Amino acid sequence: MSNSTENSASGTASITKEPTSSSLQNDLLLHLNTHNKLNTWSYANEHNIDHQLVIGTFRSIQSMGDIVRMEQETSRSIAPTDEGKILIDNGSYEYNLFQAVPADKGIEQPELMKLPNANIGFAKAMSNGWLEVDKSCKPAIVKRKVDNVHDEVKNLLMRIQSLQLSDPNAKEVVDLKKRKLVKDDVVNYFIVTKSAGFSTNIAKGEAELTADMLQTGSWKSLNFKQYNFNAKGMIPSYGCLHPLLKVRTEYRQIFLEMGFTEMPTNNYVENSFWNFDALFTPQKHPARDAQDTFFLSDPAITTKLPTDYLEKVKQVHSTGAFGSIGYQYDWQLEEAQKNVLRTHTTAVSTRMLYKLAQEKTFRPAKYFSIDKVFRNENLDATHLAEFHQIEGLIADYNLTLGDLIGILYEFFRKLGMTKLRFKPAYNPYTEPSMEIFSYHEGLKKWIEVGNSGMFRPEMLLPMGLPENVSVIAWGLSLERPTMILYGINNIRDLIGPKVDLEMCRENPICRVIPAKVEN
Ligand code: FB9
Repeated sequence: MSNSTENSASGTASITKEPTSSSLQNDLLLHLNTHNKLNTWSYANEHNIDHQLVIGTFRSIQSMGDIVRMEQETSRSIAPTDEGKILIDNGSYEYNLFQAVPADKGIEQPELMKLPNANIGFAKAMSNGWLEVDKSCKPAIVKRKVDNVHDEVKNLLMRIQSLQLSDPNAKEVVDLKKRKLVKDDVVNYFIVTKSAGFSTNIAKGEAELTADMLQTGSWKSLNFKQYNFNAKGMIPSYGCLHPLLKVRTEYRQIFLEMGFTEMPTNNYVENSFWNFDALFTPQKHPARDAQDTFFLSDPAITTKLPTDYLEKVKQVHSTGAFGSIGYQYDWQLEEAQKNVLRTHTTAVSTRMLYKLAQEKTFRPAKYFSIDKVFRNENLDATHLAEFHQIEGLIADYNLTLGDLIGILYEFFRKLGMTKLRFKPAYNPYTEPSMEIFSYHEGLKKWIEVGNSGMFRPEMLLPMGLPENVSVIAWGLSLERPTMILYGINNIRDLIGPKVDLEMCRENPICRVIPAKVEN
């Protein structure tokens, strides 16, 4: 056994160079040969070898045949706490404080107490009888009472760390425990005994059966490593779904179950006509200025707008139409032509409703969309300049606010949210409009879970939809539910460059309905 121990200043043995696996393998087998039994924990301590290395070496011996038997045991032990480990690196507070007191003239107490953890250090140094305080002068002077001291605390902690001191009830250990420098610890170790195939010189078993062995027949005399069926195979690198996509799938499933059809949302770039004007949002509406919306510089405008429909939209905005007085302002085509990054998927709903209105006979429709929208808003922990909007709409004859509330209860019930409240709200394109609140069992509070309303006739009639057709709609985000379901408080931990990919690999399956609520 060739490991050299150099005694550090405090005369305690420290962990030295680890023996090679083969030499350790031989040492262990020789020890077992003479002692018939080996405790991996005490062997590691006595030989200052990393305990895990001893266990690992026996594991590989086991994989070479029925050579040794390993019984797992557990025992209480002690180990330095994180603070204890700091003291091992930097020395104890009392020792460092003592060093800060000049041997000759002492030091003014206020000066000394500026040291880190001086309170503990001073108290301990005094109780150890290392220092004295001369109160006769103002400020008091702290002087050494002894020439030199040993950092017993650091030594003790090192001996505990190096497993040389492991009795949890030793007096000095109890004191260190009180100082939260040492904590109880549990050690899993093994009692190793010889097994049927025990021998002190075991050739490394063959791991491969090669063609050459087969041709030469040498395999008959070779000793092959046993298959280690407990070996943990290599975790194959696998694709993983980002939580947002898991929640999107759950929401998509709910809409499809409710008979909704997904709208095509593959166009982040939209023009102001479909994003705003067709939704009866006046051209001076604050949502339409650069503070809220990303305008494109190239291509800055579109010319492909449905002319006759556009005329109707212009009319209902400027002079009013279809029984509405409109907004009484001078509607500008140029404004409607401006290209933007869509601020809501409601722009897609508008296109779909217009297309529906072009059909000869009106047929009721249920549409949904889940896709990205962009808002030039001030960023905070729950808002980025883009998020995924979830939207549902139903177009049918004589739908009422009651139908909207009914479908909202059905939709949110499928999300485990049964207690809803509705607060009147305002959107340029819906009247009446309601913010939706739900009592969240987990968060034990009411949270805003979306917005909704009945699309205005000023939006629907210019499209050509029949008078008695109304459209109810609602919207929410994908990010908010995902953050709540996955317990993420800062949206930057969910999306963006700071996301830890481990979260993507390890995040649990998405259960939109908390376990206890049956649907
Ligand atoms: O998602 C939102 N909240 C929410 C939703 C679900 C949820 O589930 C938890 C697991 C239990 C938790 C929270 N909100 C909408 C409410 C708020 O977060 C709000 O502060 C932020 N809103 C976004 C817009 O922010 C500027 C969420 C986003 C939103 C708001 C309105 C619509 C869509 C998304 C809409 C609409 C609409 C209205 C009428 C007709 C058609 C569409």
